[in-house]
Amino acid sequence: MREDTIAAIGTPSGQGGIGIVRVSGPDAVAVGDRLFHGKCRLSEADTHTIHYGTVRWKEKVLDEVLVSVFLAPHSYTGEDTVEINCHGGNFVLRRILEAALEAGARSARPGEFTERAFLNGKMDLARAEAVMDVIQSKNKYALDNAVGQLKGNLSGVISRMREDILYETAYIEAALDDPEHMSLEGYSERLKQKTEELLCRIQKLIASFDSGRMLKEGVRTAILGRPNAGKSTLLNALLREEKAIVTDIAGTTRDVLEASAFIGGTELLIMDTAGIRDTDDRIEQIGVERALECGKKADLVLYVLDSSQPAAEEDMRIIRMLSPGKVIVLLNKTDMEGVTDLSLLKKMLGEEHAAAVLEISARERTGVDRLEQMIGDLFFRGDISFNDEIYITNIRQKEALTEAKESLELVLDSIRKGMPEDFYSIDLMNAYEKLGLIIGEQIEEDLADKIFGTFCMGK
Ligand SMILES: Nc1nc2c(ncn2[C@@H]2O[C@H](COP(=O)(O)OP(=O)(O)OP(=O)(O)O)[C@@H](O)[C@H]2O)c(=O)[nH]1
Ligand SMILES: [Mg+2]
Repeated sequence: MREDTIAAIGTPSGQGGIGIVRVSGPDAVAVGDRLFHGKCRLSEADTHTIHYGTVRWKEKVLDEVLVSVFLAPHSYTGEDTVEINCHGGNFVLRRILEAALEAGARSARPGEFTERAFLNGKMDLARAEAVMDVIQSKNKYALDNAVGQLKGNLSGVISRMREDILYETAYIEAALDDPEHMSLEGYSERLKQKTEELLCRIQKLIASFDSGRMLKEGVRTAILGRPNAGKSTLLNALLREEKAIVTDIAGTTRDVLEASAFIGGTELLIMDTAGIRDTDDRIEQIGVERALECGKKADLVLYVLDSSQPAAEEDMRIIRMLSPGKVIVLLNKTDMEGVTDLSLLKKMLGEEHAAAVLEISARERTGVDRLEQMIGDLFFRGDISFNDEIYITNIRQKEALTEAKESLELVLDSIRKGMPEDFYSIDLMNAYEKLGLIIGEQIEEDLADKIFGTFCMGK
């Protein structure tokens, strides 16, 4: 149990009906009693009760409040906790917090409440990190995934893998100790199978990181194409707002313009880029380089072609460089008489890239609904299914999984080389420890500080 008592404002800054100052630690109730004046003393209150009264400090009434009392260990942090529900204005909240600090609490660091919950064994690390993901969720898939992790989905998968590994090491140790009763005959074949199975599960979790990131941060979407193809017009059509400058002058967009939109149930971070062409203009050149860079980093590329112009081999070359799963080719300006038609374009693109081609008129907004549907299909019904799988969203988790994977690969290597069995257990135990990092087993306290430091204030 921590020795000091911490306090912070738990609600976002700004004005609202209610704001909460949280106090947690061994002196939480005493600090509360120094501020609170109501029918009963908080030190006499039962756990999980709420009390009406006022907060007074230095003879002054600061606000009319409701105070909740949660006694250890049945609170979020596992410590005595007092939550002062006051009116939700920045100034009144700040004054009540200051009073709590003067009354004996110290200011909490960001994430410190959840850190205490973790250190007091109220939740494992993967769940504690999920708290932040819940707070930051920007769409229903991200929220479902974060709530799943909060409920312990990821922790469950990791714990089961660790149990499997522990079973194998224990078996090896036992057999080496007692060769008369336990035989390691044919064991390496069984361990090989088991290890391959574990590697497969770990690999899948590692691969889920990109989808997890998209869930959490939005799908990075780049609009690419030649100058004047209608990229900025498309951005405006998707945003339903005249955000980007549109003119009939080729080379209007110079730098990357970013905006976000909700499409097909998720957030798209859309980047409108400078038209791609060979140019002597230094500023435009930089814009073109940035555009290509955006295309490389994007999760999704919307490649815009002007149907009133002949399709250029240069365009085809760029499209083919992008993997087919992440590009949608848009034949724009189909409200006009065109020179490039759909079937010709599909032929030029080749089979792989021809599947995701759509005729649109960005200016008239025709075909834009179908585009939105296609994006939804691509991300939510196709290769990437966000529905029931577990996604890791956190680079720390990915690193731990990668290290566990490397250790298990060493086990396979030892098996292949016919090394003695005690070699296996060293690497198995390494994998066990690395997986433990995800749920916070054997985690050093300073690492915990670092992790929880990324949390927001008051959580
Ligand atoms: N007829 C027709 N014109 C369009 C359509 N989309 C865009 N335009 C016109 O094409 C011209 C160029 O549009 P922009 O959206 O600025 O093109 P861009 O690809 O962003 O061009 P740069 O920023 O120069 O790379 C403008 O005059 C638009 O009005 C369309 O669907 N139909
Ligand atoms: Mg533009």
